Amino acid sequence: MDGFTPWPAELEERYKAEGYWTDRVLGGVLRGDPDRTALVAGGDRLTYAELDRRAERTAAGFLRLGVRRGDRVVVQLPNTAGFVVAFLALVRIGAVPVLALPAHRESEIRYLCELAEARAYVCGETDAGFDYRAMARTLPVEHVVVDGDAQEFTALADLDADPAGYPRPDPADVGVMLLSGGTTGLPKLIPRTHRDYVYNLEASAELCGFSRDTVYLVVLPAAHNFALACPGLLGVFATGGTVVLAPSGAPDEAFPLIERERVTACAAVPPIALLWLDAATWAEDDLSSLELLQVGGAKLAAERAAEVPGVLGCRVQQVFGMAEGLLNFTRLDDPPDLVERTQGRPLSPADEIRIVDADGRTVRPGEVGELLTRGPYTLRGYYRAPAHNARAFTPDGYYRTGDLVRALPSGHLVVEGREKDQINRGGDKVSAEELEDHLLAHPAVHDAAVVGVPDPVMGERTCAVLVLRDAAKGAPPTLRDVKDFLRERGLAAYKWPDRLETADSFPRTPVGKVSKKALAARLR
Ligand code: J2J
Repeated sequence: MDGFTPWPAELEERYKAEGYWTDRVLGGVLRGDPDRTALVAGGDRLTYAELDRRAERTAAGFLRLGVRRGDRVVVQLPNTAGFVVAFLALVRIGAVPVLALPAHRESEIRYLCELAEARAYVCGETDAGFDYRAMARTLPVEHVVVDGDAQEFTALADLDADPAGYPRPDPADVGVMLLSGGTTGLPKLIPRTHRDYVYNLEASAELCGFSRDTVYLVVLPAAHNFALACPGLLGVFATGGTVVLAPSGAPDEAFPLIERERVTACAAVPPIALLWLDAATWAEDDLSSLELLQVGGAKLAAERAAEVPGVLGCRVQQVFGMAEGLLNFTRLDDPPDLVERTQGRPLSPADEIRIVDADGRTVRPGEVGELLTRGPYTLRGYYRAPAHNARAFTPDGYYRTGDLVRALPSGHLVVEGREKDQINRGGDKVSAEELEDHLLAHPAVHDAAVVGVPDPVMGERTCAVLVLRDAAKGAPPTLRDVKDFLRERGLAAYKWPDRLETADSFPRTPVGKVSKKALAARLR
């Protein structure tokens, strides 16, 4: 596929020889007993045999629509059976789902369709008053498929045809594209091959002790790497367990599902974990089936991690992962001190990490530096982004994570901060530059800088600092005005600022760049 950076041949040989890469493809992940429950979603309850049949018939439907191996298809669905069916159907025929989040809007979706030259767009009906079908009318795609009332488009349920033979994707093919958290003006796509993503999900499932007895609750968007494949719903399918989809992590939705389905495992971001710790003290639901709560996406405070076993009656596992690849997990048999105070250690013996200073030199053991990594499931380049790739990777193929970490003698990593220009809003990533570019388009704005400010629940919130044009100084825009403006521009709401400040000028670094550090300090 053009725009995809492969691994060098010698590493490919090594990853195959050492068993990290196999011939297994994403379409083959349904490995449970045919009569066991694979998926519970709203009113849907599907056995492995039923889910397999629906995926197979939908795959044939996509083929009949004209979607072919290698075609990109932007998928934007909430946590519904439709997401799982569409995903499995597409990967089976070798089409490449480009996984957008339900929160994305026209700014992101149009760009993704254009960048990926998507053949089709798959969406739901509405989300809190927003109509995906109205947006779909303006998108540059041949086909729109809607899970629900399709209006003039094709209903997902009507993509139903008798399975016929189709060409199997090659394990080395790009199987799925994930969205990067982003540090630049425009979102980046992460191509994941069948074999690297299959390794990712199978190795994660083994590390987490998943089995046919696992009942896994999805509370994060199913399209997010963590909930999809770390081990996520795909890791559960590969080990024969049951996936339960919740619309969100709100305790009043998630807790009754845990009780009813006897949920054993779940992946959450810190704000959800904090909500649960609080709600469990008064909620009457029976959470005793829970064995494992994975927490990642942003740093979980050691004190909160320590509360999980006592309050929720289950183990906690910290996960420091990234859609780009590298996953770090605390191990199920790690002593409490490591589980509470570290963000885990790399999943794979083949993960290579370096911790470097500003000059790219490896720091002394235990010192803080930027984490670089390469390995059998870490990308070698963003999709169709040569200029950005030249900066985001070292010449020898290490991905620059932008995360500041230190390593303990055990190999466990502690996340100490971040070098990248990004706000981590409780696990949701906001690229400062992307938001600044939108703000600069506002008629009252002369200059804009976006920084994170500390928040007890979210970890950080987003603060936009504006230098106003002289003409606007008499009637500066309010936070409400700015949000309305960003909604108009079709920017996802989680990227809108939480706080607005004005300034006469920005503090600068010696080379003249805005000093985000000094600006954040000024705000505190
Ligand atoms: C501090 N920062 C963390 C943690 C991620 C599992 C878990 C998370 C993600 C994810 C994921 C962190 N403590 N425990 O894909 O499979 C920050 C880092 C990292 C960035 C990646 C998974 N866990 N982070 O969060 O692609 O800054 O993936 O580089 O959304 O989140 O973001 P994302």
